[in-house]
Amino acid sequence: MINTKQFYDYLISKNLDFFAGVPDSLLKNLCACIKENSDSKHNIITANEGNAIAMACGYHMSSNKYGVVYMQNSGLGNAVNPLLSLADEDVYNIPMLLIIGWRGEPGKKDEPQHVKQGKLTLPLLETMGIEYMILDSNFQEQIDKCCQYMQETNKPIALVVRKDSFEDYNITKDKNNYILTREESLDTIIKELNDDDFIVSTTGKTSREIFELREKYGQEHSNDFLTVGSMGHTASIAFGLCINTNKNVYCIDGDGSFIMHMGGFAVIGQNPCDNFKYILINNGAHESVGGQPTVGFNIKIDEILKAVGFKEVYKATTEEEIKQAISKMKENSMEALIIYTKQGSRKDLGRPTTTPIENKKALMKKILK
Ligand SMILES: Cc1ncc(C[n+]2csc(CCOP(=O)(O)OP(=O)(O)O)c2C)c(N)n1
Repeated sequence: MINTKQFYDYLISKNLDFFAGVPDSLLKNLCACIKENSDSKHNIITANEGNAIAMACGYHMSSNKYGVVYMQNSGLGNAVNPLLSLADEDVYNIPMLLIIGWRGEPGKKDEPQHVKQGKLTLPLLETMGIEYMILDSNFQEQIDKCCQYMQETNKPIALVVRKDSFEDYNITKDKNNYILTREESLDTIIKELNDDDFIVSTTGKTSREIFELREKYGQEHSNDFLTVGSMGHTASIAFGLCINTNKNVYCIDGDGSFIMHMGGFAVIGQNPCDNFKYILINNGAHESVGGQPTVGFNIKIDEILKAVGFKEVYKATTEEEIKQAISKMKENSMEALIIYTKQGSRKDLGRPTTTPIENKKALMKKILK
């Protein structure tokens, strides 16, 4: 295993001191170390991975230095466009160091949404013409080679990071004073919904907790679309579902997910749909992948939602406030609820025991009945 701080210090010694990216569970320790040791001007946790590539391009042009972009391989999709149409040698030819967490590495067990992405990570980089190395304990030599390559070619280069590559580096989580956890909020929401209401929930621990709560109460899973992957698209999935059903669809989102593709809300807000109900669980963090902060507590999400067309946005910090808000949302159209929660989840939190395809089939059977 690589000593995380030594890796960070080596990057800094090579003048690689500007970081941008979206946190990843596999890069949890590195992200924690960067957060702890870089100031807020030198570590930007971006809305999505494409933004990080673009920032690294801007940074390079004003410094002649190389930005470092970190991401999970699932973020490669968001990064492809600016990598190919901005940084690419045939366009502006801008160098940067990509650090990519390799979920779903072939031969290693991982969740369904990571398997295909894991298999295609290296071929995708090859197709894009991006040189890469798989990070190993010889990291100093590898970083030296990356720097030399960037200097000679002005092209991006990637370090692909296997699971358990970095030693533990504990993050000091930003504490807040909210009362409920995400799971307690979900527990309250589930109890308030009707038997024929549908849920579309965001990727990460939200969907895992909903699955376990249904098990706990002996309920079926067929009302729930437990999104795995596709971070930031939960609201659009839910909105699409609403179009052809008159059942209520509750989208349960996270702040990281909301921010990742916030643009989608402008269009959803301008296409009012009576049965679309939006609930955002805001813990101000990417809690599912290590608790790195989002800007969720700093921006006025209620005002953003109202500005794009939501008629009312309730805020809740207690079970009682959640209950009151949901009872109003049941009656009215284009209303949203933001629940402010603390961070944290159960150590023994499991994962859905049904496959995504089983989940989809059960939901379709129910909704098309
Ligand atoms: C495109 C993409 N980038 C990064 C990830 C890794 N990832 C999974 S869950 C998550 C955090 C989600 O944060 P939020 O929506 O605030 O929910 P929370 O975990 O805090 O409940 C991240 C970054 C991903 N799945 N997909």
